[in-house]
Amino acid sequence: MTLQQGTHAQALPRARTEQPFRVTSLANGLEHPWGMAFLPDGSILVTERPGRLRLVTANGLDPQPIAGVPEVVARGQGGLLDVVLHPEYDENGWIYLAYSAAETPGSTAAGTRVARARLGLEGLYDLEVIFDMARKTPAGQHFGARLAFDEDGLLYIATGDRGEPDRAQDLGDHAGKVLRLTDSGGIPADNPFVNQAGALPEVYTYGNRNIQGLTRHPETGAIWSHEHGPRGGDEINILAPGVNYGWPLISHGREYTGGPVGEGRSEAPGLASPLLHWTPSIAPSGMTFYTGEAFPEWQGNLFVGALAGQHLARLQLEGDQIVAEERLLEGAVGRIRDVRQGPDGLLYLLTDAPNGSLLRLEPAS
Ligand SMILES: [Ca+2]
Repeated sequence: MTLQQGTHAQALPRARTEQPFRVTSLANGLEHPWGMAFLPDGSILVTERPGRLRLVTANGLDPQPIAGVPEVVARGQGGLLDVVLHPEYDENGWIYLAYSAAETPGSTAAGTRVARARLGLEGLYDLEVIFDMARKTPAGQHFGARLAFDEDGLLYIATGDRGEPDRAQDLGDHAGKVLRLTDSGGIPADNPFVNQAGALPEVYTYGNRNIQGLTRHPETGAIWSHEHGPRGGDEINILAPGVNYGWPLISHGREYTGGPVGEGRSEAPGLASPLLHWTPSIAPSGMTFYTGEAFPEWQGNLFVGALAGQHLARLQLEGDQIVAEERLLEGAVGRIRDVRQGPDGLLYLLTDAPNGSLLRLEPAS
């Protein structure tokens, strides 16, 4: 069965996992954890939104936060957000952090910023800012801030619309976009708008509302994203250069007031329809393809955490089409902020709460 673009999640056939699994808690007491990255020594870096970077080792959560984290604006949805390792971390040691930063120290105006640093025994060092969003504002919502590297080592940075939808359609504005940079913050020569007057050369895609999931397909190499709709209309998209994903011109959702988005259309010529939409919203966060050996029946599946939905969505694919969905852990662990596959082939989750947890899904047998 092949489903066309714009598939409604509720129209998907239900899938069911046969293999029993259990959920193990590796760390508790994390304050609104947001992103995680696996270090080669088996330990795990976890961001906490108020501005701390934590280390979870085989002995549990290191009580001392890692020193040297840049100052963040921890307000609303902002703070210390994503963390990823350079694809050649073993050689260069670069760790990338996305966060909301003040225009100037003490300023209430904030925007998404990305820095990289190395980790030593004393904490982070060699910190350098490689991206700083222009037009900072006091709004507390929609910083985006997921990060992903592609097969060529280019860095994708998702930004949100900062609560001002029209910014997503303005190619001269960083907000509401996916940006593509080199690992040191330079502009790739083949970015889609490098030669377009009035467009920022970092822009890779536009018309994105608030992306909270970004990951590379293990076989095609394409970068997949998901974003929050307003009321309904959460989306999964496969990113392609220069594409307009439609916000706020089209949406499967409605405004919080109940009124239509834009002219009330969900499709329009020249605007990409989502691969899948969730209406009503699940508030997706975190996303990974599963390629591990521990759960053979999950190989090739796409996993998406849900905040408001409080579950882990398992999506079965045929090629680039989503053909079935299962909702795992419904109501069992709370709001899921991130999901990643560890180097051990197990799935790791972060739950978003004042006392959040790092969890691991393991075969029960
Ligand atoms: Ca869209």
